[in-house]
Amino acid sequence: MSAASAATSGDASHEPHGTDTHESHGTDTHCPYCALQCAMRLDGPVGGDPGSPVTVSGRDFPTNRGGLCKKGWTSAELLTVPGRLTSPLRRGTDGELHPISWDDALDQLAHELTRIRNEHGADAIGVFGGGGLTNEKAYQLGKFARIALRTSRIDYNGRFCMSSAAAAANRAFGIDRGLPFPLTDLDAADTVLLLGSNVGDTMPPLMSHLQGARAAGGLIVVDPRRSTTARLTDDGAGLHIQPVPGTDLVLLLGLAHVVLDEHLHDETYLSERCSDIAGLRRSLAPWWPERVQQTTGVPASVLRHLARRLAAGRSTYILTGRGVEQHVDGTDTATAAINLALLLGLPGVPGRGYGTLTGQGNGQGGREHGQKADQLPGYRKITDPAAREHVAAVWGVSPDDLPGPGLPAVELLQSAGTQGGIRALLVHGSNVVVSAPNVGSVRQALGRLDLLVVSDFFLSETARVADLVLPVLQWAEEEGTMTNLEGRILRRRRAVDAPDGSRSELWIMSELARRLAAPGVWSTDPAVVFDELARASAGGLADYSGLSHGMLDALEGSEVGAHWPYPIGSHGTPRLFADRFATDDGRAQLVAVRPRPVLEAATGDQLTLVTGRLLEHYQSGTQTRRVPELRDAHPGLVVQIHPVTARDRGMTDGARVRVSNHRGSVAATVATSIDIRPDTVFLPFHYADGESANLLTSDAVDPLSKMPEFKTAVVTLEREATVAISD
Ligand SMILES: Nc1nc2c(c(=O)[nH]1)N[C@H]1C(S)=C(S)[C@@H](COP(=O)(O)OP(=O)(O)OC[C@H]3O[C@@H](n4cnc5c(=O)[nH]c(N)nc54)[C@H](O)[C@@H]3O)O[C@H]1N2
Ligand SMILES: Nc1nc2c(c(=O)[nH]1)N[C@H]1C(S)=C(S)[C@@H](COP(=O)(O)OP(=O)(O)OC[C@H]3O[C@@H](n4cnc5c(=O)[nH]c(N)nc54)[C@H](O)[C@@H]3O)O[C@H]1N2
Ligand code: SF4
Ligand SMILES: [Mo]
Repeated sequence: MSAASAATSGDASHEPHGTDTHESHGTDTHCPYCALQCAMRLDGPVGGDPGSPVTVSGRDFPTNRGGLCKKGWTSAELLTVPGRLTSPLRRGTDGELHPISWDDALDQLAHELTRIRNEHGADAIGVFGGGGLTNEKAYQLGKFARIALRTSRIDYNGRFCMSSAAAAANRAFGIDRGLPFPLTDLDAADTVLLLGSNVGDTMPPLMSHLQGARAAGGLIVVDPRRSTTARLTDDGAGLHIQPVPGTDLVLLLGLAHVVLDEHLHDETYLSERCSDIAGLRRSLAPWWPERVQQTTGVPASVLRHLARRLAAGRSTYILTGRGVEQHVDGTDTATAAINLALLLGLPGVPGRGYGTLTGQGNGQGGREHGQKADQLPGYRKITDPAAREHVAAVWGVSPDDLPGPGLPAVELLQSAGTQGGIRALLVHGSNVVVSAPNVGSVRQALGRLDLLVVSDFFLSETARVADLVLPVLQWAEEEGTMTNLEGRILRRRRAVDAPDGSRSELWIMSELARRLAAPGVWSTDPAVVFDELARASAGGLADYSGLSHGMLDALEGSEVGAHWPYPIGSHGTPRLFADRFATDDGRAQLVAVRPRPVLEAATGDQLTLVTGRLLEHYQSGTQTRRVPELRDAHPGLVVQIHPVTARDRGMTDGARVRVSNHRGSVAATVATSIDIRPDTVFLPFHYADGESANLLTSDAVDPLSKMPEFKTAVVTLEREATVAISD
C-alpha cells in the first residue's frame, strides 16, 4: 500500500493481508518478550468479540518444545490491561499531557522537527530504537532517520544489551550471530559453561536443552550469585563458580593459561583454523592459577579442575550472558571467552561451539538492519562506500545523501541539550529513564531537550516525561518478523484488532516522511517493507534476500527453519563456520586481551552491587508491572544480601534500607540469602522512579563496544530513617 492510500484509508494497520488469521480463532505466533521467541498459539477473542479474552497455549517448536515461562503464559493480558494508550498526547502549557488528534500531532511534529533542523542542523534530531521492534520497524526506523530526518544520530537499546558480545564476535569471527548453531545442538552436549547467564530465570524453556549436560554432570555456571541457574548444578549436575563480580576476564585468562600449560589445547584446530597463537600465548603466561585466585577468589584447584573438564568434554559449549558482557571490559571478557573456545577447538565444529545468548525479542534482528549508529541494513558498515552505494540505490537516494556514523546510545542521551548535541529525540521501544545507566543524569539530559517524542502502547516512565506521546500497536496487533537468538527468522502474526486510536509505527513513519517531503517509498505494509529489507540486506553479512513473509510462513516450525545468511537460492545457514570464518583470511582471530585497572572498588564498609533480572519481570517493567500475577510476585524493589552482611549492619528480613552511592540512592526491602557473596548485594532493574537500580549504575562505557557498566557498582547500605506517622 502506498503512503498516500494509507493516509486516506486512515489506518493501514487494520488492513488484513497475506496469511493473517485474525478472524479465525487461532493464530500461531511467538511470545512478545525475550529472544527465545517461544512459539505460542493465541485463541480468541471468542466470536470476534474484542472484549473477550485471548488465551495462550505453548506450541511445539524446536526451541521451546511447547514450553513457555510465566511471562509467556500471561502475555495475552497485555492486550486487555488498563492503561492502554489510544490517543496521541501533547504536553500543554499547564504541564500536563492532553489528547490531541493524529493530524494535529503529526502536523505539529513535522513542523517542530523542520524548525529544529533548520535552526540547528539535521544532527540536532536524535532517534532511539529498540531490540523489541520487528525487523520491519527496525529497518524502517534506520531508513527514516537517515533519509527522512537526514540525521546520523540514531542508536538503540541493543547498545545496552548485545554490543560487547557483538564487538568480540566481529573481531574474532568476522560476523555476529549470537548462536552460530541451532539451540537443539545443545541437547547432545555433555559440558556447557554458562558465563554470567541466568537462563533458569531469563529463558526458562531453554533449560530443556541443557538436560544432557546436567545428566553428564557438566553444567558449569559462573555467577557471583547462586542464581536459579546456578542451583541447577546441585546434586552432581555440575559446578557453580562464584567469582568476585567483574573479575571474569581474569578468570578466563587463568583457564586459558591452564589449558596451554597442561597441553589441553587442540593443536590441529589452532594451526588449521586460527591466526597465529604466539601473541596470545605470551599474554597468557602471567595468569597462573594461584595469581588468578587472588583476584577472583576462585581456588586454583577449582580452576585447574574446570579447565580439564572443559577439555575432556566430548561435546563442549561455552555460552556468555550479560553478567560477563555488561562491564567496561565486556568486549575483552567476551574475547577471552572466545579465545578459550578457540584453544579448545570448539567454534564451527559439529557438537561443539561458542555463543552468546541474545536477550531481547528481536535483539538479533534489531542489530542487523540499521538502528545502530554505525550500521546500514544487512549488518553493513555505514563507512563502507560499497555498502552506502547499495543501500542508497535501494532507498532511491544518492550515497552522498546518507549521513555518516552517529553517536552510541550513552553519548547520544548525554548529548541532549548540549552544544552540538541533540535537541529533539524520538524514542521507539525503550524506556530509557528506567533502563539507561546513571539514569539520574539521563533524566536531567532529557529535561534539556526542546522536544521528546515517545512512541509506546503504554505510558512508560519515559512517555510520562515526553512532550508528545504517540500510541502504537503491540505484538499481537500487527504483522512482522523477529530474528531469535539462533539467527532464525520468525513470523509474528496479528491475532487481534488494535484499539481505535492507536497506529502502526510504519504508518507513523510514512505520514511523517510525507510531511517532511522525504525521498523514497514508505510502505505501511510489513510484508512489503520486509521485501525491501531483503533487497537492502542482499550481499551483506546478515543477508535475508531469499526470504519473504510467505516463505517464512511455509517454513515455520520446520527443524531447519530460516537462519541467516539466507541469500536468494539458498536454504539458509543453521550452522556457521563449518569450513571458514567470516574474516578476510577465513581464520578465527586470537586477540590478546589483558585486564585494565578497576574503575571503582569497594573499600571499608562499601559493598559491590550487581544488577540483573527476575523471572517475572521484563526489562524496565513497563509491560510486566501491568500484569497482576507478575506484579504481585515482585511488587517492589528488594535487595538481596548475605545474612552475615545484614547482621553486621543490624538489618533483618523485611527491613527498609537505602542503597546509595555518589550518583544516587534507592529505597529497597531487605531479603537475606546465602545465595549471594557477603561482599555483594543484588538489585533487579525492573522498577521505576525512586526504585530504579540505574540511579546507582555508572555510565562509563567499554572503549570498543560503548556498552555501559551495568553489572557492578560500589554502594553503601543504611537502614532507612524511621518516619513518624502522625495520623
Ligand atoms: N525474566 C526476564 N527474562 C529476560 C529479560 C528480563 O528482563 N526478564 N530480559 C531479556 C534480555 S533483554 C536479556 S539481555 C537477557 C539477559 O539474560 P541474563 O544474562 O541471563 O540476565 P541477567 O540477570 O542480566 O544477568 C545474568 C547473571 O549475571 C550475573 N552477574 C552479575 N555480575 C556478574 C559478573 O561480574 N560476573 C558474572 N559471571 N556474572 C555476573 C547476575 O548475578 C545474573 O544472575 O534476558 C532476557 N530475558
Ligand atoms: N542496571 C541494569 N540496567 C539494564 C540492564 C541490566 O542488566 N542492569 N540490562 C540492559 C538491557 S540488556 C536491556 S535490553 C535494556 C532494556 O531496557 P529498555 O530499553 O527500557 O527495554 P523495555 O523495558 O523492553 O522497554 C521497551 C519499551 O518499549 C515499549 N515497546 C515494546 N514494544 C514496542 C514496539 O514495538 N514499539 C514501540 N514503540 N514501543 C514498544 C514497551 O512498552 C516499553 O515501554 O535495559 C538495560 N538496562
Ligand atoms: S522464555 Fe522468553 S520467549 Fe519464552 S515464554 Fe518466557 S519470555 Fe516468552
Ligand atoms: Mo538485553
